[in-house]
Amino acid sequence: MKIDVLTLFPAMFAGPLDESIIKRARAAGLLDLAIRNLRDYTHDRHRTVDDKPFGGGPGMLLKPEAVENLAGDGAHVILLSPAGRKFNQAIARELAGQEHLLLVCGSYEGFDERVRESLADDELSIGDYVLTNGGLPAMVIIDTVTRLLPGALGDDESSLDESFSHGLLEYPQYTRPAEFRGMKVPEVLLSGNHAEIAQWRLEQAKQQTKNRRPDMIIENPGNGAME
Ligand code: 9D3
Repeated sequence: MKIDVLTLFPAMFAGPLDESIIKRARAAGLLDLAIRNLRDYTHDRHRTVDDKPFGGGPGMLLKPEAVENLAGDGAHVILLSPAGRKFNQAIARELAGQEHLLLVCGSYEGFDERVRESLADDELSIGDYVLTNGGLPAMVIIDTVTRLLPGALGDDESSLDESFSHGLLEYPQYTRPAEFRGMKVPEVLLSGNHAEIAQWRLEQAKQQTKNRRPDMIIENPGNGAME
């Protein structure tokens, strides 16, 4: 998969995408990632990325030209803005099926509406809080999508993932010592009875979900936590 990012702040992206699973996916050629400075895709002498809104008002708007330049080659174009639909795991799965994404980071400046009208395929937010720009949201989306690419996770990582991807929170886990400051590890986990352990874990996962994230049960009614 190819992901292009258009941003006013390319330096933000150094670090988080050069570690761990994303680093490995890039090295293996599963992910071809290019962070591009919006300024390098402008057309005029002064490399202007923004301009005043027609009709007056505060702030500046990102001009459509830079986005058009990169959107041309068939990429699925996603604007990052607080007005987008809220990103979640289902959207991540959709995006992981695309061949080429172009993530366009907004900032306190808005987009010229014609970017939405004629260049963007989608507009995403990562949640209801105000960030300074779309850089972190772009990294969140890259991270979430990359680990879904076939081959991105090692065997251990992906089999672990499968047992947790049924819309339930994780069950409580324990390691040694069997007793810590008077707190004991649940007896069943020491029993060696694998069927009983599996049943206990499923029950605990349902309880955790019901108590801590009842909204997940409403969103995934098939996850068994309603029983
Ligand atoms: C004038 C109203 N503000 C919207 C709440 C303007 C504004 C604030 C912050 C416009 C852009 C931004 C910068 N944020 C993003 O570009 C952004 C974002 C976010 O702030 N929260 C969650 N998801 C995202 S995706 C892009």
